[in-house]
Amino acid sequence: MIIKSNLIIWGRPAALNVQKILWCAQELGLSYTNNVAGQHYGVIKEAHFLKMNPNGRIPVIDDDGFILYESNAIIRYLWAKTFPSDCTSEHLQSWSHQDQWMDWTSATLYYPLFREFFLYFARTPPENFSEAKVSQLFNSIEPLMKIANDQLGQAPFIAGKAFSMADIPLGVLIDKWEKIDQKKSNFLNLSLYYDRLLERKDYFNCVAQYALNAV
Ligand SMILES: N[C@@H](CCC(=O)N[C@@H](CS)C(=O)NCC(=O)O)C(=O)O
Repeated sequence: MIIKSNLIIWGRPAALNVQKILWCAQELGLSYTNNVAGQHYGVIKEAHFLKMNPNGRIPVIDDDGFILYESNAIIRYLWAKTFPSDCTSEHLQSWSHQDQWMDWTSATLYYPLFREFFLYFARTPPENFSEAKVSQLFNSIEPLMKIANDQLGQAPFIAGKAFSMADIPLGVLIDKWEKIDQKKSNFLNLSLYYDRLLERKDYFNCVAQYALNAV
């Protein structure tokens, strides 16, 4: 079912943090307009955009005049708006557990996995590509990938039995991880998790359909 809303999502659909919001909105069944912005699409340095987000970064949402930036804050907002009881005191521990995985993904995993490891694969010209550098970067993320892999050995989704908002920040990173040509035999639970996410059409549409170097 599609829930009619006046939600506007600003950002180019291939940007990792924007993918989170487009995917979240689709999972929640919210209708939205996507105003493409960022990189060669421009817009983010324009005064009207900087008024919404002085950082000049995407995503930003405009929900009937309510402006919000920071992708995880947007996910929590859309989730709580759609399922208000999820963040009441009755469900506080489950909500906080999801929150924990969202923050772990963004504060601990994102930088070494995406900014360093992934961008090295995606943006290093072949003549500069070094296997030694790959090993060094891989060694720094291996213990973190093991934490996620172990957790997914206990439950099908990162915060438990059911798909939740916690799967959104992790899911977009796991897509990059699975697409990188690197030996990952020690991370079977992550691969099975990726297969599980691929069964969700919104994940394919908003995340997995994009090539590794799409902008
Ligand atoms: N912490 C912010 C990071 C936002 C961010 O860095 N967004 C990137 C895209 S993933 C951006 O705006 N890049 C500039 C551009 O695409 O032009 C969030 O989670 O929303």
